[in-house]
Amino acid sequence: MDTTEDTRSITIIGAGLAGALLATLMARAGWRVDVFEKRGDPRVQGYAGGRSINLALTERGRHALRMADADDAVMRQAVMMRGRMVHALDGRLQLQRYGRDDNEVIWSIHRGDLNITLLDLAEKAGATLHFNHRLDKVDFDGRIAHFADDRDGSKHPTPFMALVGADGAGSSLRGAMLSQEDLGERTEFLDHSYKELEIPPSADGSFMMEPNALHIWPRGHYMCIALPNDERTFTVTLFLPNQGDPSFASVRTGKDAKALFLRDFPDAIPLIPDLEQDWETNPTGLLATLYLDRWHLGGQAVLLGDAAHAMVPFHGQGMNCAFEDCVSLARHLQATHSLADAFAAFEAERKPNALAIQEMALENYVEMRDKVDDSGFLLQRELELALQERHPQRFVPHYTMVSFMRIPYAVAQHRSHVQRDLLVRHTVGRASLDGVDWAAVDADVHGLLPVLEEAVA
Ligand code: FAD
Ligand code: E1W
Repeated sequence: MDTTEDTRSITIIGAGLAGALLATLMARAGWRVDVFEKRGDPRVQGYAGGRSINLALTERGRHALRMADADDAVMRQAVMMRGRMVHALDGRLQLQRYGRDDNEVIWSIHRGDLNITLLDLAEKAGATLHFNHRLDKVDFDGRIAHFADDRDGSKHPTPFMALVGADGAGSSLRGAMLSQEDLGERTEFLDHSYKELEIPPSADGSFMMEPNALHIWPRGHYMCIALPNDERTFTVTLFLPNQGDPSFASVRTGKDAKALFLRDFPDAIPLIPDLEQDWETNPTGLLATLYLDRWHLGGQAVLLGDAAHAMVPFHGQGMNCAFEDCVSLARHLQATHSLADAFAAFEAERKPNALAIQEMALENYVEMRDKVDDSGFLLQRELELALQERHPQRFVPHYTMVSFMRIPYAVAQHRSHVQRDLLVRHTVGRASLDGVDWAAVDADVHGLLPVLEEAVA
């Protein structure tokens, strides 16, 4: 169906991160926007997000927030992270900077605060938010979405022009679309899960560890990370296999968890006073990658963010990617009056890039848990930094392309693979960069890596 000037309206399912940002972008562009969220208003009853407490925000996400004039409000609550602080088993610390200086840093933000900031902006922009409205089923022929209020079981049938599924990894809209058409859905569970724990502020109210870093305890097949919160706490996440030893199968009680930490993360023990309690009360989170061949049903419904392409969290890009999706969809909706064409163009632009970051996120788990404290990795990193200095527009480190630039993820992935191969070839069998044949390396760089215009010298 075509949209004419006075019928430009959109119904968004989910007032989470992507739903709230898309609502703001579309309302500002003059669309009628209704957002339906199954939970209550977090501004009234406190934030009840079951998922991780804080998130890393990087340039892609910040750029999307700027498009909605939301960046300043969000950044007021952000904590800078300059690099990863690697915690060795013996307690030694090493800060590995993410970028060249403080212009190349990432930010830790509180999910609940971010969501509230975006909801306020969406409302200010003119979007109508409907809380306690869970999408239950969709009558696509009659164009009626059926919502339910889980507090009293009441039903709310609502006509729609087009539905956007921003309802997360367990998307109900996706379920409804699947009953109409085969979307080629495939979910691949990772055989690892996660548990969140908390580091409170110290007795004098300060941070218990270096605040301006993402802390990582790499331990081979598993790892812990911790991100700072602006209220001077850290949220710790332990990623562990589901089976084997240690695993969520072998570490069951709070006591078991304490024993694991004493053995493998001893420096974290004094920082997590409620470890046993946290372990037993906090749910264990599952991790999966969701692949779909199709993201839209003609001009009637489209999916974005986790609903379209949930990924494992190891690159810290799920939200950043979802925010890029919002800007892309908003742009395509503005550019054409056919919803079906806009949805198709959005899918064509974003699907290859979502797949690329899904794959890079899976690869980054092995790198984070097993490589960041390995001598071969550190030598490759040294060469990577040297090559960035020698060829700033050709050799851009993998992390920089993903987190500090906005080039398509698929381009970043391709160049990363070429670079990784080059780094391995020129460091294999070496203990240091002494004796590296720089002329040969430089020739390789020129031959394999065309200039990347967006890269800053
Ligand atoms: P969500 O944020 O899940 O929002 C979905 C919304 O839809 C929710 O409000 C939900 O209540 C609502 N909803 C669901 N079903 C219905 C229904 N039937 N009817 C109405 N409403 C409904 N990303 C990063 O960029 N950086 C990170 O550091 C990072 N760390 C992570 C760490 C962990 C452990 C995990 C699990 C994920 C992490 N992510 C990170 C990924 C990030 O959380 C997601 O990619 C992001 O939340 C996706 O946003 P979304 O809006 O698509 O979905
Ligand atoms: C980031 C949950 C999460 C979030 C993240 C990151 C990681 C490891 C994890 C990736 C990273 C910020 N990363 N960190 N250091 N190198 N790569 O950059 O968000 Cl587990």
